[in-house]
Parts: sequence; C-alpha cells; structure tokens
Amino acid sequence: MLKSRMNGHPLVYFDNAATTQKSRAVIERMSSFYKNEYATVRRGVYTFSQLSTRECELVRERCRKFLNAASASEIIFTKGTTEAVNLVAAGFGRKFLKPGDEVIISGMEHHSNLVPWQRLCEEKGLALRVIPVDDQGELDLEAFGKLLSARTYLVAVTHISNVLGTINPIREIIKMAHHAGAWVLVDGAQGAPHEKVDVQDLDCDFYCFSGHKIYGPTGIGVLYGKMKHLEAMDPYQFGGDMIETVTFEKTTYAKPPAKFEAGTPPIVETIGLGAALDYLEGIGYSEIHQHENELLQYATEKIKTIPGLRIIGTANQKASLISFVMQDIHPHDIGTVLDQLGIAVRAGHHCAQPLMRRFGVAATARASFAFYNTKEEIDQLVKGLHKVLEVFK
Ligand code: C6P
Repeated sequence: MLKSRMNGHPLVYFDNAATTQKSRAVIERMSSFYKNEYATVRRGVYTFSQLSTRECELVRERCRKFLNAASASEIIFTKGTTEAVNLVAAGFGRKFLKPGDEVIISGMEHHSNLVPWQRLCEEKGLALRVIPVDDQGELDLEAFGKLLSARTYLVAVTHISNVLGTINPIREIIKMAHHAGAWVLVDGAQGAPHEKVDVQDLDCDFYCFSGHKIYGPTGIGVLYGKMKHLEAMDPYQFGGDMIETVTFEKTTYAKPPAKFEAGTPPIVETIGLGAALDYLEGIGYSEIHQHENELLQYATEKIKTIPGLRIIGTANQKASLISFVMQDIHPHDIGTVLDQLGIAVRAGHHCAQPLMRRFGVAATARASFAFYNTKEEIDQLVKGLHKVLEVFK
C-alpha cells in the first residue's frame, strides 16, 4: 500500500488515526495461519484445534504483557473499541447503575465513548455530565473536579483525542475519579498506538483499543478490565462458549474472559493482533515517539504558514495528527483536491459532532501520521494545500 499510487501520484497515506496500514509481518502471519494452522478454538479435541486455541491464548498473554495487566484473564477480545465500550455499558452499567447516579464523559469523546453512555443514561434515568474542553483543546480539570460527587459512578474518557490530538492527563483523571469513588474507563483507540500503556500503574478500571489502529487487522480489539469488575459484571452477549452449564431452566456462566466472548471468535484476526504487537514493540515506543513528534512539529510549522488555515487543537501534549479548516472551503473539498494529488486525509466530523460544535465548525480536514510517514510526504501535503487555495480562490 505505502508504495502504491493514487490518481497518478505516489500515495501519501495520512489517515492513520482512522486505520493504519499493515506490516508485512502481520499479513504473512495471518496468511500462513490460514494456510497451515487454521482450526476452530476451544471446541475441538483434535490436535489442530488445540494448537489453534494455544496460539490464540498466547496472544491473550501477549496483550496482557502489552498492557501490563495482572492476569491474562483480564484481557477480553472484542471486535474493537466500540464493542468494548458497549460491553462495559451493558455488562456493568445496566447491572449496577441506578436512577440518580451519574456518568461523566468529556467534551472530546468519539461517539463510541459517548452514545453508549447516553443510551444507558436514557434507559436508567441517569445524568450524563461532560468535562468541558478549552480553546486549546485541553480538558478543564478544575471543572472536572466540580463535576465529581458521591453520585458519580463512572468516568469514561479518551486517552488521546482523534480530532484534536490532545494527550489527556489520564493518570490525574483516574486519581481524581477514584478519590470520588468512581470507576474509570479509558478509550485507548488513539492512545495505544502512540503511548506505552501500563494499566496497573495507571490503575484504570477499564482500558480498550482496536487492533486495526495499531498495525493489526480489523475485527479484533481488546478490553482490559480489573478482574473484580469482570467477575461482578453481567455477560454482554449470550450463546456458545460463555457458559458453564445450561439447562432449560437456568444457565450459569463461565469465568472471565470466556464469559464475555460468546460465539466463535475472530481467530485469525487474534493471531494478526499478536503479530502487530510484536511488530510495534519491536520498533519500540521511544523510536515511534521521536519520529512522530518530529513529523508533528515539522507539519505544524509548515501548515501554520498557509494563509487562512486554522488548526483545531493546539494542546501542549499532542499526538501526531493535525485537524484544520481553511477559510470557507469545505473540508470535503480539501480532501477531494488532495485525493487528486495522491494524498489521503480524512474530512468530516470524525464521529465527534459535539466537539465540532464546541469549535464552531461542521467538519475539519485531518492529517494523521504514523511512524512510516516522512517529512517529504508532509511537503507534498503543504504543496497540496496551496493547490487547494488556488482551486478555490
Ligand atoms: N476513530 C477516526 O477516524 P473502532 O471503530 O471501534 O475501531 O474505534 C472507535 C473509536 C473510538 N474512540 C476513538 C478515540 C476513536 O478515534 C475511534 C475511531 C476513527 O478517528 C474512526 S471514526
């Protein structure tokens, strides 16, 4: 992909916050697994099924290590971040929250970490409170402190904003929430690809991320939850594999993680996720950090000079993405002109409509960088943006 051409130009792939391209190691591991090792998991007594089960459980252990969870049983495989948040909202929220309880989210949440909580609040008569975002795109922690109360049951907040790039002070947020007796879910969809996460050190109650944003396949993600919570929660989906015993009168459930993994899981995607984590950690977060930071600084300096361009999101701690608007040119038009020049950016509301409203825009264009991007590609983007100005002058 990275060597391909789009509309006659070498592809400049700047949509990494939506989904990353896959390393050859991931593609080859998945292909080889399909060709040589594929069988169902947890159901077969035959050797291939046992081997397949073992490989998937090794990936669970790989994920445990990746997040530094206390036990591999605290790692639940989901389809991705969206399913992970829905799982917690259903399994925990429906069981424990009562009318009058409160859920706090932030003003920069992706719809995936907003709508499930809003729905839960509607269903159960709860109040949804929102941490305000300031003009730079940082969370107002003083206001957060005031929102916290004995009624706060859960705080659900993103690690890194997919629109602003803001790296939130989640350690401090978790501390403040715990002090008030609330649980914390961290949406790590944009966090895990850029920041080393240690769930025990952070002391978060839940952390989730998507495989496809971290150089792995689609259809697989991870929900980490503290074992005491997972044990107390209700299952999310019901069916094969999540049970202990079933009679027509009553069913008892398996222990976590099986309790939350009903049905045949995404076997090969799980294997691909393991290969992606090996690949990512093989490169190392410090290398990734350094390169992505250089790209961010370089791009910010260059892009700022374009007449009429406004960057949305100027937090002190930022991951490698830039959202922007240009005069009254619609972001879709920016995206379309760039596409003709071989440059892939995202344009739209980025599944964060309340945040768009906060900044007084309907949509933005967004260029998001990964460690495989280069300064030369950023030069192409800047040239492309000058072309946009020319076209719409
Ligand atoms: N953001 C983007 O282009 P899924 O779709 O379940 O893998 O991830 C959802 C999600 C949750 N939280 C955050 C912070 C996210 O950025 C995303 C996905 C993509 O920004 C698609 S809208």
